[in-house]
Amino acid sequence: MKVSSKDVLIIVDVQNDFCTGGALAVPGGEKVVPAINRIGERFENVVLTQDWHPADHVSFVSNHPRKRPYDTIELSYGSQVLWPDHCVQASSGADFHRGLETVRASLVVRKGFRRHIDSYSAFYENDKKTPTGLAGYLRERDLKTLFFAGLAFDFCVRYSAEDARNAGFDAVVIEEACRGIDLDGSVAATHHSLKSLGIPVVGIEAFF
Ligand code: VGL
Ligand code: ZN
Repeated sequence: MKVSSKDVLIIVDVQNDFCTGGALAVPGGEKVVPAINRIGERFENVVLTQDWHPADHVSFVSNHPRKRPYDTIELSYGSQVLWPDHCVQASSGADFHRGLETVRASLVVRKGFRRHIDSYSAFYENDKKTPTGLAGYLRERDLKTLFFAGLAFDFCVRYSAEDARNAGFDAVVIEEACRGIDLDGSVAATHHSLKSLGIPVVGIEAFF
């Protein structure tokens, strides 16, 4: 596959808290780093997303005294998983993994910074209404095909790819450059959903 100047690599949430030893560690999360760095060299356009929560964020289990991690609650926009507190603004857990090549990225999209609403997707927060501004950025730069890599496959990567498609972009997920949390079958559900939407899931060999 030849990467074109209309393609963009969107690197989702490769942050310390999603890697081994982090507050919401995704199994093998840091293993995406070498793969993403290799693929990233092929792209002219690279965007990073960064989960960026205030300490009193509604998705944090510590803000719901009688709840346990991974319980779900009902909020105005629907059901919300309560996560171990993670990616607190300006904490080292919110930093990008130190091995991640970030220099060539043209944009960092921060998400989840509103106290009362979580954001998995890089495009819309979980109310499916509040935009991050990413779609406008990509349209204005005339970027068409969005390749997704990073963490977690079954949450932020999934919803970002699905919203990309809904916003009229072509979306491709680079599976070997992702790792999943796998909560109640969420990895299998992600594969089903991507397949039914016709969003290709490819390996990294496609780029070399
Ligand atoms: C994520 C759960 C909570 C992710 C972020 O990056 O997939 N998952 N916040
Ligand atoms: Zn989060």
